Amino acid sequence: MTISALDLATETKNLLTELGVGADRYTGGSLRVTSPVTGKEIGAPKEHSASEAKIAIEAAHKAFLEWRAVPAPKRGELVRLLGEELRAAKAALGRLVSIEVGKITSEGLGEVQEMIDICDFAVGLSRQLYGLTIATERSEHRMMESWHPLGVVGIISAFNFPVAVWSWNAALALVCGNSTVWKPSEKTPLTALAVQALFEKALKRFVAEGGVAPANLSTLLIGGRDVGEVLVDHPKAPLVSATGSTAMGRVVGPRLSQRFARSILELGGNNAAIICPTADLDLTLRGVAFSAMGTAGQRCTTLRRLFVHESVYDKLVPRLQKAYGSVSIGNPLEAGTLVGPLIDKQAFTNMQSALEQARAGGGKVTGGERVENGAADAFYVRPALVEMPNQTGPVEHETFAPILYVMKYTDFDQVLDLHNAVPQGLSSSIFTNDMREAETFVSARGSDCGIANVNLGPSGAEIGGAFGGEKETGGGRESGSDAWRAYMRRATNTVNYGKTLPLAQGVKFDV
Ligand code: UN1
Repeated sequence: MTISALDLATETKNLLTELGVGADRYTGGSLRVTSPVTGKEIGAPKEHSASEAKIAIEAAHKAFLEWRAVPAPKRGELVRLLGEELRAAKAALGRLVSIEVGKITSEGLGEVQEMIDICDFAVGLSRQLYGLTIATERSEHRMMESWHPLGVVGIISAFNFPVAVWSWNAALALVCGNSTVWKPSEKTPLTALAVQALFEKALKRFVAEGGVAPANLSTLLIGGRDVGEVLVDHPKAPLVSATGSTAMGRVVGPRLSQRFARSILELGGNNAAIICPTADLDLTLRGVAFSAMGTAGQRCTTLRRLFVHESVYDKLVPRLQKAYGSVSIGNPLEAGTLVGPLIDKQAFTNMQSALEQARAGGGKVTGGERVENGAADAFYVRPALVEMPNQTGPVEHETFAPILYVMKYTDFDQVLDLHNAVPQGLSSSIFTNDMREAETFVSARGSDCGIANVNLGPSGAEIGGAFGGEKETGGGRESGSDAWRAYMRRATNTVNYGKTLPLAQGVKFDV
């Protein structure tokens, strides 16, 4: 079927109904939601006002006061049920992600799988919120650490992972004893409505099984910047986790620290791969192709800079050009498509202007043009491969589109310097079979990013690891490892079980 003949409004309605969202939630409102697949409207939910947002945060705070008293493994049970709902809804929710964001089918489903995975992780964690016991210098004393729930956790998420990012934060926040308030991207409120409905279903089952859960434990706020600002400025939100551009983080970060709130910032990436002389080029080709063209270049972990050693440049780059020329671009809902549309016209304009700048800087551009398919308001592009003489101009910025800048290198230490010379620090990778190069790359003097991989691309992280990056990426960590600690407050407790009162550091104070 041609793209312009697709009726995604009807399919969206059917999916939302299947996922438990009433029509009043996504029709008749002021927020016009279009599918990037067709460029046509698929829903119009109502928006919350700033004053409604304030009331919602107060209510979420009340929920927190109750939820923090529920034992953590019981809180885990709620997240387990959420995982079950997500498993049952995987096909429908994955499809809705594909329609609302334009992801290919396997990536839409993969996003939901990521939600299921973090639920499983959080359930296990709900019995492992460990603190240390610490040797004390005072006799008959015990010193320990306790981890306590923190409060309302604000979640601001971006369009490109419209539901997974909520789950990375919410699954942890909930087992840690917090309530959550979520403001999704204005571009993707429909998948958010679906997730909220699934959460409510899980909550109902939890209560039916005898679980104690307050109202307003998880709140969804649909709206624009004003609603996000309420969350950022509200004194009863001690933590806000925000995913988006560096420009957004520059506003949000200082406003949170101004009121001494915590932030988890997941901002821009400008991720690179270094292709060394000993790299397995077949594997490299696949790794680069997925990381650079997958999700139409709209992941924060997308591969954007490629440094290729001069000895393999002429072997690899022509093969890459071939892959760029032949990759299937089109309807992401159709089997076989690898590259779906850009999110909107603005993304297309940004891509074209980056390519213009690259040309002006001496870049040789292959691809990058619009792929016409009759859908006037949808923006499909051929991914662009740009051979650059050096790392300047647009190469230093994140353009949220499939542009891969390719540069030749000679010296390993020099390429490491170049690798780290951009302001962003999210993800990175090296393709090599030389143990010294691989180990150097992941060592203290290697990649300066939060994620550094060997023989795989920079995108496609699993939830088990802590996710996030350094420098202008914002420094936040979400998801696996000990990222949970950011969602709790630590108390150091010292207990005297003796009959004397020895003071620390030998201080005498006899009254
Ligand atoms: C993002 O693009 O916002 O590593 C995050 C990945 C995904 C997460 C991307 N698991 O590509």
